[in-house]
Amino acid sequence: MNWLDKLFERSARRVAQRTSRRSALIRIGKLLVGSALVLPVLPIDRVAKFAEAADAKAKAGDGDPTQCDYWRYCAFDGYLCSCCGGSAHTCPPGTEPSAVAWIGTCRNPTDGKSYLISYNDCCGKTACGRCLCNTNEGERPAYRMGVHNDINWCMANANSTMFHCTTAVVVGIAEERK
Ligand code: ABN
Repeated sequence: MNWLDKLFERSARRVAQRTSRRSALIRIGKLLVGSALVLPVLPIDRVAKFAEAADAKAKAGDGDPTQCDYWRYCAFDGYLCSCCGGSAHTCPPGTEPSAVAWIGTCRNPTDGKSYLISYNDCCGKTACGRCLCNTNEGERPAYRMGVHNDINWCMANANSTMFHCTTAVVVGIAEERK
């Protein structure tokens, strides 16, 4: 046996004498529990999965958010983010919601109530090009800018020219005019 083998044997024996099997098992157990706590918070991209789940839920309930006739899209102008890796209310990975938006009012056929919908563009990537939707309910020509929606809402963002797609976020219930 050469000196290296002897050295390893001695140190292995020392470790074995100092630590019992039980303490070794406890240490392994702690390591496993620790990694189970740490691994779920590692930066894994869960946005797309969450968006898919939200869309599947909506499909089962009040319509299909990947179709232009979905109730929230009544005043829409752009590409549906639900066809571009996002959802009706979330931007696809790598894009961010516009700081300003067009607000529409759409009726939810499930409960008969009208809701305020914020149409935020998602900015930071070139145009998605899928599921173009132009419903434009309540829109007026460009000479009335406050009620015109054919606008790149990314204009207030750092990446102002990069319009990718548009979301439709419910922001409140519309009150009836008395
Ligand atoms: N709001 C969608 C959009 C983006 C760029 C140009 C026109 C409309």
